[in-house]
Amino acid sequence: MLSGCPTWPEEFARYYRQAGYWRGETFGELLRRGAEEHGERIALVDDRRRISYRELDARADRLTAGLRELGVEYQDRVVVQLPNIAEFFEVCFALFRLGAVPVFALPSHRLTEVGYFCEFSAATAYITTDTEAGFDHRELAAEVTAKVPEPPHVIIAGDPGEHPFHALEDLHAEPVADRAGPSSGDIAFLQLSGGSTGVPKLIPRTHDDYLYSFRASNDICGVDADTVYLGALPIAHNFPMSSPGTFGVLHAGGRVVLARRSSPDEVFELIERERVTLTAAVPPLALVWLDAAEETERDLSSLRVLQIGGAKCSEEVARRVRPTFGATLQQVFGMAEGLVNYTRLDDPEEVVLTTQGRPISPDDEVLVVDDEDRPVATGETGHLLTRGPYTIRGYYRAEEHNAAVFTPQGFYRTGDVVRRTPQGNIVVEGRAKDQINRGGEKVAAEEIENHLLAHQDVHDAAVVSMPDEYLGERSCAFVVPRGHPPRGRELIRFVRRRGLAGYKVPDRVEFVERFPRTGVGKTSKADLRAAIERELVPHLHEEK
Ligand code: OOB
Repeated sequence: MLSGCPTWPEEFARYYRQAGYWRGETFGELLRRGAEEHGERIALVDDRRRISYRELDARADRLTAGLRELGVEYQDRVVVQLPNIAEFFEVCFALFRLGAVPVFALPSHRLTEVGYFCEFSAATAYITTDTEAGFDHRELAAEVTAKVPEPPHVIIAGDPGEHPFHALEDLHAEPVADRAGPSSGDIAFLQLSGGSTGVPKLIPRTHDDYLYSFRASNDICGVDADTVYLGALPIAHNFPMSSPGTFGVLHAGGRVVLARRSSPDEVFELIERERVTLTAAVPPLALVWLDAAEETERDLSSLRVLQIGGAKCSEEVARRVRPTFGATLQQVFGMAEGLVNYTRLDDPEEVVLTTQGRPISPDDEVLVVDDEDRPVATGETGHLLTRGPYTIRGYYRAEEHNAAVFTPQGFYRTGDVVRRTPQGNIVVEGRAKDQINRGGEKVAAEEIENHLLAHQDVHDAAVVSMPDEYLGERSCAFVVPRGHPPRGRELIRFVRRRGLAGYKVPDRVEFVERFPRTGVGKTSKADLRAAIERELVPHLHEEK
């Protein structure tokens, strides 16, 4: 087992195996079986290629050999930052077969994040693309290698240009006869946590636990070999990856279609052309699609299920799905740490419209507790704690944080405030973690506060959410200046220049003389949020 990854106590592991959740299968074997069973069927479609199961399997093998020649070994960490292109899966399966551990960055991450992932995980390689959405990732890779003390090999999917990087395509080599791969209990990859702390946390997922999560999701979501799944969200995120997402569909022998952009034009064209049956969106994206679908000439009738998750879906949006798309809405409330809840496809309409569903597994243990960890009555609101066969027992190399975020019994404190209906469905009511959920993209307040505090004119900073009609929430940075306040724009530029993903840059900066305090003298974020409600929100409405 990769060091620094807390795992399940043996009695739990034994039970999860006995119960048939952990079946001893690895990702490498999953694809091999796919090639045997579905050979010439198309597994992947992106904006340039259509790839069969057999071809994907063979290309993954060739890449495994090439990566090994380059020196990538079992348990080495490899930062993977790729857009929605087929290479993502070739890279994943090649690394999985080697037993090397992808660290999944998002395409929007910049020097601060990618540099941190490379350094913290001591990555052997960094695999990225040439350009995406007008951004040159090779320039970013050059900055990363200049910054990180032990720079990783850089591998570019596409054209490496003038840089001394490897082209992914050139790495393909003659496969060597099967060597022992990883075991199913090994860490398959490190996923990013939405987080609430100064630095992002990495989530270790095993082959056993992850394969269970999407296999069981397939049953709940009706995924089979006839499913055509459209990946429109960034595919390295847990939701489109495993709920049941691209991996679930590949496991079932279905077809994964990748959208490079999530605009209605591109997405609707793909739905029509590929006869897409299932796709997933965060609420703001669903809203854009719903508005556009009312006008479109495209035939969207193949779509059977539209999943919405990542942030709370308002009942208003939920109500529009069936009349607009003729598809069933499925609410998905999940987290990269594990637990995923779904409304079921045959649930009564009321449940689908007003709840975030229930867990995948009969052995997902869910507790709703008060501030002292005492269970509250059904229907009462409390903190959601969970443990189960695919929920981690701790973050990668984060002992101190783990002691705070996991109970001694191994329950993960999700930071979500929920209530459970008498039928056992979960309704997300709020959040106790210091995070902004910006339309599904998570921003850890402390991380941004630290960047602001690095500015010479900032004495103190507190980042909180402010309500937003479109994204649900945006971020507002309250700043106590040191002497004469800088301009808000200047602070925003400052944060951006530090090389941060765009979605983390504060949407608004407000200067104040001092922060409201709680009883014990901490900054009262509740009061800051209330101040926004009182002053900024009416003002924002006036501006329109
Ligand atoms: C998904 O995963 P993460 O890791 O980006 O974020 C998890 C957090 C949850 O703890 C919760 O605060 C929020 O995102 N969240 C929702 C939600 N789905 C996620 N809040 C309200 N309603 C929902 N439906 O976001 C994720 C992972 C797998 C599947 C779906 C979403």
